[in-house]
Amino acid sequence: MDPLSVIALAVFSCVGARVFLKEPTMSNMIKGSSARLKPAFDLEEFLATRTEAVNQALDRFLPPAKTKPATIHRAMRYSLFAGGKRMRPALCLAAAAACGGNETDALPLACAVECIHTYSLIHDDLPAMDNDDFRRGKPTNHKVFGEGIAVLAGDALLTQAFEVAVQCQDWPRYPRQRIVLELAQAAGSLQLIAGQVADLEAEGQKISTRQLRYIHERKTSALLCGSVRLGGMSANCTPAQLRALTEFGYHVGLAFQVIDDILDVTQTSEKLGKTAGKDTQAQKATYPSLVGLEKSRRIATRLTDRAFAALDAFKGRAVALEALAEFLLKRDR
Ligand code: GRG
Repeated sequence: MDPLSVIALAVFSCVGARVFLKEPTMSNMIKGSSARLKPAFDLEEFLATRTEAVNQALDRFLPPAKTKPATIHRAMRYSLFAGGKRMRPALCLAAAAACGGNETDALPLACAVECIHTYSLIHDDLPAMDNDDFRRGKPTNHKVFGEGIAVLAGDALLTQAFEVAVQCQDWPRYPRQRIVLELAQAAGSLQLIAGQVADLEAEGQKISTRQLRYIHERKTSALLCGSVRLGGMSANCTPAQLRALTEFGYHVGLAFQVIDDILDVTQTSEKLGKTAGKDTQAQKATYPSLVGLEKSRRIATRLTDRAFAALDAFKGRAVALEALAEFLLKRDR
């Protein structure tokens, strides 16, 4: 399928998801974690079509693998197309839809956040950081290309993110420079990098749940929340919608990391596509290590409920965001 058809299909299926949403009868309602009754939404189809649209757009945005110097372009593409779940792009596109926007306008931003996320994983896996051999079910970037190229592939993806993001739609309420600032702040030394610094410095230390939340807010929630906010901005959302998206993204982002910590101790490496049990091995403070598994699960559910509550502002139009939050809470990889 050509790229335009993929986007058209993605846009259609989002509109279609709303158009064909069945009347909320007891038979088509599912019970969510928050005990709210929700109308059925085909999340599997949403994720499949959006992942395809994002992959095709990323392929267009990035220099071809053979472009000189080919090593760096192969290394960037190796990690980018290694099979990530594409949760940040999905959240970005779903937020745009919730605000009545056109998903095609959100696509450069969905791709930009995935480039930043992939860069952070490549660098996180380096021997100087978490020192991991597997990611997304494959050997890590530095295992294949060597440390020098892996550092550069991360740098190049970070830079590429901004080149892609500036191709977004410019709105009176959200000029392009405002949108790019949002991306820079989420990835910068007060957010994503701050979280990673605090995470490194906390290794082997006894830290409080308050300090752990500081790390999670920055290392994980900032980019997830930024993805949701950027989707809203691409749809020229109202200030009230942006506040609701921020509340949603913040809580989903925190729940995401609590679940990640739980999966690290409950799942196998094969299932996760990365080395399981790394947190315990590196003596990292996590929710399970601080409060136990059961309480961690309750915390993740409570955070997701807070995220659901923020969606009330969209009066039933945020079906994809709601389904994603539930999926992230119940995920097993
Ligand atoms: C600047 C040298 C240098 C390093 C920066 C910022 C940074 C390194 C690392 C970010 C920290 C990090 C990896 C946070 C974890 C967030 C997280 C839970 C990632 C896993 O996300 P998934 O499950 O992964 O969405 P996939 O592979 O599915 O995309």
